[in-house]
Amino acid sequence: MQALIVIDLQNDFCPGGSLAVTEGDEIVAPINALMDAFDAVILTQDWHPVGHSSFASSHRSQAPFDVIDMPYGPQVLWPDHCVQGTSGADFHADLNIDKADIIVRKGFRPEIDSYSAFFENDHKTPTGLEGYLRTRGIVDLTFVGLATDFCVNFSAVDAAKLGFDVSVRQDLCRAIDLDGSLTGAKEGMKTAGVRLV
Ligand code: VGL
Ligand code: ZN
Repeated sequence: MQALIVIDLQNDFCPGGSLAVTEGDEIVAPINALMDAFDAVILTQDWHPVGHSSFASSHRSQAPFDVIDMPYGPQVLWPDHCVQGTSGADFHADLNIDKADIIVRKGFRPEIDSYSAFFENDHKTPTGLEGYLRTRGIVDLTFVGLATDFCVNFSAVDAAKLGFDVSVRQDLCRAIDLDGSLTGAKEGMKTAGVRLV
């Protein structure tokens, strides 16, 4: 059983959004075209409350893209993005969400960010996706979406560590690329046993 996992293909990560990823919208049509080839289609949705702790605006004297120490480790501070119920948090209008079997929301706890579709940034608190996949007998995962070096990277590495067979379609991902984060992400994924296609 093979699943396509589409990471955070939301307006705020697309051109015009508050944390826009260059060419983020270009991958929507080819991702739609891929959906029918899989036994399951899973979407993730970054879903932050107003004032989330990953927003630079929630911290005095911090600017977007600064890194601070949180109790669970270093955290990049972001522009406000994907706030629950806003149009920025909506999926890209052309994404075929009708094909989704399940939508996994993440980042909804005020005090902790969640890049990975499996665990929050403490690498411990589960989202429940692992149980969903295991109970459906899904062993083979293909990741696409945004952003290659953050949410796709963290999700793919966690999936590989959990023992899933993991591929990342690099042509169907786009990166934020902060200070070499894309290079680091590719190395980390390869080390974890992720197939970069
Ligand atoms: C993401 C930064 C903050 C992502 C989400 O989807 O890669 N990046 N929140
Ligand atoms: Zn976020």
